[in-house]
Amino acid sequence: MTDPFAPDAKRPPVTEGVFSREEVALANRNSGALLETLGLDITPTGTHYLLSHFDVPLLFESDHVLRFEGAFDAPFGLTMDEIRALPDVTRPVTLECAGNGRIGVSPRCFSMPWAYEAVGTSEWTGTPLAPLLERAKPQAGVQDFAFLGADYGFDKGQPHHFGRSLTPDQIADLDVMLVWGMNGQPLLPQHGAPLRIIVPGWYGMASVKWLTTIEALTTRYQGFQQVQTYRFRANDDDPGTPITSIRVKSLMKPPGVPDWVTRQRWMQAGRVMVQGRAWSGGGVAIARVEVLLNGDWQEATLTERADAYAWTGWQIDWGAQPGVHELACRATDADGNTQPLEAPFDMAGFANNAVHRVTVHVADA
Ligand SMILES: Nc1nc2c(c(=O)[nH]1)N[C@H]1C(S)=C(S)[C@@H](COP(=O)(O)O)O[C@H]1N2
Ligand SMILES: [Mo]
Repeated sequence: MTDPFAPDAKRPPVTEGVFSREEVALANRNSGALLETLGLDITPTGTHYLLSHFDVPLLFESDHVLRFEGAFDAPFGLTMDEIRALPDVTRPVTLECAGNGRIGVSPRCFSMPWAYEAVGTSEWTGTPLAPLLERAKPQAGVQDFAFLGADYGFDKGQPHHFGRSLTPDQIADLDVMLVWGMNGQPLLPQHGAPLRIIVPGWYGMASVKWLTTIEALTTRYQGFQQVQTYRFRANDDDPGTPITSIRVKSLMKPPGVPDWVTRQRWMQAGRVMVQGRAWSGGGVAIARVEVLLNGDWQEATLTERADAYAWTGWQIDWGAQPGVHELACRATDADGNTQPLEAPFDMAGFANNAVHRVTVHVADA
């Protein structure tokens, strides 16, 4: 491997179909959801997926201060006690990593090798962000608000704090929350303790963890995680377009029981309730989920969604006959977007929302 800290460092090359030690080590750090929890509206704490680029900073809530800096007329800092005293709101929000599904995209790039599991729904507790930005009085020429995390490291030879930005228009459109709680408990260190933002309806990269600073800028923010990655790109020369809202997607709770290492499923013939979750970005509802059963796409029954930014449950009864079956699920949202059967190509394997396929071996009862 070449020097990863050289200013022009490239990601290591990949071998198609074979994962390196480094990729396996990345996967060990950034665990995914357990697909067997997909029958639940709320992902149990501790099984929510994780994506942390650098080391998890271990911050102390007692001395943590969130600073509003830069082009504000009334900049200020807030302690965690002051933040907790603000009007609070709790919302279930489905978060999905933009890299979810990357291993299904070919040729692939060297990054976190997610299959299906980088998604989950938690009840996030915090306070709406927009009133705090107002209180700090952004100056007339403000173009961007940068959200900076305490974590620091290198990617492609470039040292930086993890940081992302949102424009004033995006702040007005999105229900961004400043969050300190997850499922009724304080945030865990790996989920951004003591403070993060949640940008509902967008892929997870926007939801900055370990938030220390919000900086108002009179230019566009140029941080690595904003301009050098999280863009849809067709090739190296393509400047690309920023990744924002989550694409329509669904997953099923795999029926039956698994083989330990292949995760293929086994069950006895008979009736079984196949269930799962479906979601889309930007607060758009799910209109339909179809499930491929016995070679036909059949419409599943949808359950209520708990919140505009939370996923929708679905279920369908299956009369399973002996044999090997390939099941799949496919969601359509209220804007008419349907999941593709094949992975859409992106250079970095972003936002693969192709249908979820599960192989089930059905034995004679
Ligand atoms: N400071 C910081 N915030 C971050 C990240 C990070 O590495 N550092 N990862 C982002 C990405 S890519 C995702 S998908 C979500 C994951 O949040 P979770 O680990 O709580 O599930 O956090 C986002 N916020
Ligand atoms: Mo992510």
